[in-house]
Amino acid sequence: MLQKILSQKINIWQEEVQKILADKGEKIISEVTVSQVYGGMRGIKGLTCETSAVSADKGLIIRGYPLSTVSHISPEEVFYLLLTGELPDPDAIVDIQDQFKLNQHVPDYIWRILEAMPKKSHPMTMLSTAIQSMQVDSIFVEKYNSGVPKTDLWKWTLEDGIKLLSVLPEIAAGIYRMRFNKGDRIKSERTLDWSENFAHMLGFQDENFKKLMRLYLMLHCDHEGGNVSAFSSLTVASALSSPYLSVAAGLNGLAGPLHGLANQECLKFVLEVQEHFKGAPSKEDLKQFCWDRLDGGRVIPGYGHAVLRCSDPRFTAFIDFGEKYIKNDEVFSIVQSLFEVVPSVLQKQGKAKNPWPNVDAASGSLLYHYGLKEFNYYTVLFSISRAMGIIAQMVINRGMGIPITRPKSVTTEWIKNNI
Ligand code: NMX
Ligand code: MLT
Repeated sequence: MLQKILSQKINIWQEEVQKILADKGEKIISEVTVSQVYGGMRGIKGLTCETSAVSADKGLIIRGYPLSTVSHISPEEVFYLLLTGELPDPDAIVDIQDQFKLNQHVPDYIWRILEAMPKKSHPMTMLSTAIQSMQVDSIFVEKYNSGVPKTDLWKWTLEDGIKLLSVLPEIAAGIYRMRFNKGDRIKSERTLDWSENFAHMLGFQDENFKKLMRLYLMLHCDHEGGNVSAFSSLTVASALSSPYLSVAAGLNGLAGPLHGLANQECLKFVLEVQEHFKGAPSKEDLKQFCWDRLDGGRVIPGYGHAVLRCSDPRFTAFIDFGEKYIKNDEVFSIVQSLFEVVPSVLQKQGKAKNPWPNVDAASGSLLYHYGLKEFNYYTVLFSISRAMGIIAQMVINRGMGIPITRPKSVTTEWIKNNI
C-alpha cells in the first residue's frame, strides 16, 4: 500500500522539481560568508528536506503541521505522514502496523554480536553496531548488485527501512536488558502496537510509561535535514550505501553530547543538582550552581540550539506530560526550576544565541520517574524515533534522484588570497 502511494507521489514530486529547476535553477537562495564557512555552515540554505522544517520561532513543523497540532498521533502515523505528506486513514495505519509486525524477526547473529561486545560498551555503540551488521541482509544491496534501474532504488530503500524499523524496538530492548542485567530478553507481543510493544519488551508494564513511550517516539522523529544525524545519514546514503550503513552513520552522530547524547548529559546534570543540594534547591542556589558550571567552561545541557530561537515545542510537550502525570516528582521539579533560571543566566552570559530549552531538557526526568534510570540508555530511545525521519528522508531523496553529496571546501590560504 505504502509503496503504491509513494510511487504516485514520487512521480508528481519529480515533475514539480523538474519544473522548479527549469524555471528557477539559476536563482540565488543563500549567500555564504567567511564566518559561516568557519562556523559549521550555520544558516546556509544548501539542501532540501521534504519531511519537516524547523522554524526559529515555532520549532518543528512536520509536513506543514506545527508539532503541537500532531503531537498526539502515534509513531506509526507520524512515519506515514513524514513519508507521504498526509495523515493516514485507519486502513493505512493498520497497513503500516501489519508491515512492522510482519518484519519483526531479529536475526540471531545480532544477539551473538551484541553478546560478544565488551560489557561496558555504550548502548549507542551497541545499537549502531547491531544496525550496521544487518547490511548483510540488505535487499537494497541485493537489488543494486542485480542492476535494477537507479530510479527504482527508493523502493528497496523503503523495504530495508521498514525492516529496520520493525526490528529496532526489539534490538533496543534487548540491548537494555543485556547491558543493564535485567534478565532474559522479553518476547515481542504481536497484539501491541510499535511503542507499546517496545515498552513491554523493555520490561515496563505501567500504562503511563507506555503513554510516555508513544509520545517520546513520536516527538523525536525528525528535525529537518541539516541536523548532525540526518545530514550524516543522508550524506552516507547519497553514496548509495545501504540504509543500514547510512542510519548507523547518522546515529553515531546522534551519540555526541552536543546532539542526542545531551539527553543523557541533561539528566546527569539534574541529578548532580539534586545530590549537591540534597533535594530541590532554591532558585538563587540553582542560579549560582549554573554559573559555577558555566565558569568551569561547561555547557548547560538541554539548552541552546543551532536553529531554534524559542522554547522547543518538543520540550513543551514533555513538560505538559510531566505536569499531567508526575506533578510532584522532585527531579521533574528541578527541571521546571531550571527552566525558570537557565534562560536568564545564559542571556546574562551573552554567548548562547538561543537561551531556551531544547528537546533534551525534560525527557530524562520523565523516564527516570517511571524507573528507566540508566541514563546512558536514553539516546537509544531518541535513535529509534529518529530512524523514522532519516529513513523517510532517504527514501524521498532517492526517489527524487538527489545525487551524491559533495560540497566544495576551501583552504584558509585560499580565503586569505581570494576574499
Ligand atoms: N550552555 C553554555 N554555553 C552555550 C550553550 C549552553 N547550553 N549553548 C551555546 N553555548 C555557547 C556555545 O558553546 C558557544 O560558545 P563558544 O563561543 O565559546 O564556542 C556560544 O554559546 C555560541 O553558540 P551558539 O551559536 O548559540 O550555539 P551552536 O549553534 O554553536 O550550538 C548547541 C548549538 C545545541 C550545540 C549548543 O547550544 C549546546 O552546546 N547546547 C548544549 C548541548 C545540548 O543541549 N545539545 C542538544 C541539542 C538538541 N539535540 O538533541 O540535538
Ligand atoms: C534534533 O532534533 O536533531 C536537534 O534538535 C538538533 C538539530 O536540529 O540540530
